[in-house]
Amino acid sequence: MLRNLFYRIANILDIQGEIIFKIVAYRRAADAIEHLGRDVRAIWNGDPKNLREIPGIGKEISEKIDEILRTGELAYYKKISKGVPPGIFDLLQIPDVGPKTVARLWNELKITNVAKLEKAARAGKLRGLKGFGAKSEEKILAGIEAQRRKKSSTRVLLGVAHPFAQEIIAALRASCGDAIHDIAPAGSLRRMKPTIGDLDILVASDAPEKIITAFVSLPIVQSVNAQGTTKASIIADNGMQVDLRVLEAKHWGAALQYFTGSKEHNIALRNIALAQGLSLSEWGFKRVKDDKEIFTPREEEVYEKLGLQWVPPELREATGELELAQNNRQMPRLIELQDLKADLQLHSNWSDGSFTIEQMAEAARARGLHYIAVTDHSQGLGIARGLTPERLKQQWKEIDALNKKWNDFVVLKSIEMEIRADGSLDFPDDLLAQFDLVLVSTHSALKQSREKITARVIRAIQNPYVDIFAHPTGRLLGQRDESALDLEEVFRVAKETGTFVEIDGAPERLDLDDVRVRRARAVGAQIVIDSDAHSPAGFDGLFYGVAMARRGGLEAKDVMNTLEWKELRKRLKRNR
Ligand code: DGT
Ligand code: CA
Ligand code: CA
Ligand code: ZN
Repeated sequence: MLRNLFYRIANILDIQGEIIFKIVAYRRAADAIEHLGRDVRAIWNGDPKNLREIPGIGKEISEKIDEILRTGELAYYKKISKGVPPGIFDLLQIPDVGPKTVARLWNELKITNVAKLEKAARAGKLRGLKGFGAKSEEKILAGIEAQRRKKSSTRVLLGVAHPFAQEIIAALRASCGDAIHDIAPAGSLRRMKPTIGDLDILVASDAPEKIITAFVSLPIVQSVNAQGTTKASIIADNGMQVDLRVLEAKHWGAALQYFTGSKEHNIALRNIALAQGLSLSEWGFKRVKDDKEIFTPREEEVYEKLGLQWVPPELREATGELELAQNNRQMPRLIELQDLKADLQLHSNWSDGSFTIEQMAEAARARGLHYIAVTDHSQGLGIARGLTPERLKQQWKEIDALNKKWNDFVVLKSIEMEIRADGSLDFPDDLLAQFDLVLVSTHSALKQSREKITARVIRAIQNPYVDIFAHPTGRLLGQRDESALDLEEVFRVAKETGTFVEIDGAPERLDLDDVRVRRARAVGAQIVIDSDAHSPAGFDGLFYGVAMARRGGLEAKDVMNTLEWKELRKRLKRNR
């Protein structure tokens, strides 16, 4: 939010032809915030002076940040953005169109949005501008087209959408908290799907106009699709669509249930209601025989009224959760983030991470973990500064020294070892035996045939020193499909050999997903949840990994790193 706001201020100043150092100051502040790796709020701590320890942030900007964090608004932004047509910011999203061009389009041709620009380019009217020709018109039209394709096809990573929704909610609370009775994300975000189409936010309030006005004037708003008295839909400057609905508190339970979805879960729930003579909508229940309305201010009451247990949102995908809810006490007690005692995949500056083992360990300890496995890459992954046996020995010295520092925290010697294309491993068994824990994975030759890649992975997990098979499918959301690996077969061998399979919480992986988690458990393979962090902020991956486990119906007892190291160690195949 802050970062986007500062980029936007810089762009407005740039378009208005302000002096350059002012523009640069805002861009620099935006960059600094983007690369901070921690929450600005924590540094701020109520005092603007604290912000000045962030490189790139001076007195003036620290005071602006202070104002935003306190009030959710910025008077200066309101002032300079007055009279700037919102469509202007869409123009800036077109490749090769910068603030200077936008200023000229606006001033000289009165072009203030993409539709007008497209029309002018098609009509050959941009040639009227000095330095513009037929070529530049073609380029702009191609840019608009590319932009359009990108927008219509992209779902956003949960790891991006989740903090973004929290920002919006915090901003609304800051600017109209006294008018908000309740506020929550619904839709796929509340169900914690790995990718999110659009954000759905619900607010219970008696002052809908106030909420809607505050919402459409948030600094992140790029354009307003629709605005009514109780709902609005906007496109944010990160490209996400955000739908907001305001309703009365007595409708909260039914609305939250309805807009959380999934659509399939809702259909099944409505059928259960109908069988009991009740029709269920986003407003509440209605008795079919006499149209009597029954309100459910709390979501639990929607399920209670139907004789059901409350269903955690992550399970609402119509995969049998309502059957569990109907049979008393069958609903799993889903694992929670606090259940995890360890993170068994993370990277330090010994390979492709950017922080020391000590920094990573302290961050993990601050998050309440009791132990971590440092899993830098092995030599086979040259691009990630993979470790040779010689560098490993040096790393182990560092770990040994570090372990003297705490009596409540342990750093395990581990490795993310590349499974070579033929299934052989990067290190010999006598070296593997010296690790506390060995994690294997594939990063290369992921296009191998099903037969080949399955044989390759199975050969690796049959090794008596291999403990964990990480990010099993190799997918990168939006970038790389899953490999052809036969997961059923891998789960079977994993069970047989006592190898754990991983849920990797890195937002672009989230692999295993809910469907695979269910299969792994059904087959009997043991599961661990890791963050794959490359920085302290990366430990957020544990939260997303836990979300996948919850979507897969796992309880704490189903996840091996809910055990203390003393217990987990006994479960390793080499110790059994
Ligand atoms: P997304 O945005 O594609 O990631 O997925 P959702 O699940 O957030 O879907 P969205 O935003 O279209 O709708 C939000 C919720 O509203 C959805 O999960 C369930 C509810 N909903 C939307 N349309 C319908 C419908 O036609 N019937 C029912 N029963 N529920 C609906
Ligand atoms: Ca949605
Ligand atoms: Ca929606
Ligand atoms: Zn990896």
